[in-house]
Amino acid sequence: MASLGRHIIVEYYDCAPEIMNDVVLIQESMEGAAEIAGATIINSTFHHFSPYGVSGVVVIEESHLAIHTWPEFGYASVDIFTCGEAVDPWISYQFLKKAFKADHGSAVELKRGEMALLTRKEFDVKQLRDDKSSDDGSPIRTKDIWFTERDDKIALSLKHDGKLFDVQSDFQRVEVYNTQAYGNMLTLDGMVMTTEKDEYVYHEMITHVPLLTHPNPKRALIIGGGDGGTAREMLRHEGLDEVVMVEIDDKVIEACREYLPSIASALDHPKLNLIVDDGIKYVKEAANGSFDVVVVDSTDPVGPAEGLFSVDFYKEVYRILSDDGIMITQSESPRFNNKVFKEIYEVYGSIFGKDKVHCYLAYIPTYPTGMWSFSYSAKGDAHPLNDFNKEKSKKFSDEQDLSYYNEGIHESAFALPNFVKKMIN
Ligand code: SPD
Repeated sequence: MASLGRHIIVEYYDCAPEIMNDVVLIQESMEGAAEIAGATIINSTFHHFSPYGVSGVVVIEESHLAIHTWPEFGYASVDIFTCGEAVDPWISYQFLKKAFKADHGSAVELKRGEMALLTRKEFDVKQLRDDKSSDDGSPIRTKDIWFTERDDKIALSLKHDGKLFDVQSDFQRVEVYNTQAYGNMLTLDGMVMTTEKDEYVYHEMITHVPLLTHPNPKRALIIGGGDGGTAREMLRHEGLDEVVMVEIDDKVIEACREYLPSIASALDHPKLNLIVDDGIKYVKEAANGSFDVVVVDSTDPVGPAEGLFSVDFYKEVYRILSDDGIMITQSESPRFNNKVFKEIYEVYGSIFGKDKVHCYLAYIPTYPTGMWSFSYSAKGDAHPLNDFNKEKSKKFSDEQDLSYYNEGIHESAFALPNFVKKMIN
């Protein structure tokens, strides 16, 4: 290539006017156009003007795609600029023409950064970094970008210095970001799973609540939990003989071993039987009454975890629990995922019996809305408050020097705000 980049300046004529005024559709189309051409999206922002018209830009690792629309003329002007050779802007051109239902389009391509006119300068970024530092003495940052998890109404953003791991596995996109506020962070299909700095909330609460309630837990099963945090916390309980963990995606394990080693620290523990396989299949094949505690440490109910939110799966979990057995699941956010949240409790109630199912809450800053829930379902009579031994719980929390769980938190976590109670009842 005789230039640094390719810039195509595009006109789309006689597009569907309603599409030209639909900011959501335009944003999805522009992002789709970037992805289909092989670009990596960093961020995007779109705006709807009153009374009509849309502007927006998708920032990609290879530069950007930008748009402005005039619905009243069924017209859109679009810029697609890609550097390097990996991304073909003409693929984006065709994709958008179809998405906007344009009758016809035209485009001119400019070569940007003509090689014949460029001369390489002395520029050693490493030297620059060593020479300069920011006000607080830390090295200057080479990237300053935002990761955003969003639904169509709410978003949570974390600033990061770059990606450490990015692999499309057979099941999902596995990424690790180096965030500025929460350390290294694992995301799956764009959803935050865990971060180095607040992981303890989730992992301590999903494990110590059942293990300090069950009268004598010996065998525990973790479905999912590939980052290793749930296993690490479980293995603090010396009375357990075995912890089986079934994670479907070895890429999650690989990413966490390398970039979240404090969370993955117990993955080689002698009492841990780590199996890379489908958790649904494992549970289906497990013997009746073979586990005292089953923890479903799943992702959100999209992608590979969808089956983990089904009635059939929970019936099987019930079957493999011992008579005193307890099932714990992460049950999403009552604020962010309220539909799924309600459904989850209906399903558990229908299998375990309504009075055997309890919801408890914890506050996790890097999950959408910060309010996160866990479900506690007992096959026998083990009640999370009546059968929990406060002294034992305090001793455990003190000895283990836990960061979130203690005897007070155990009790208070089950005190639910009225709006959550109503959703469950
Ligand atoms: N939206 C966040 C849901 C997180 C569920 N699992 C997290 C895995 C941590 N071990």
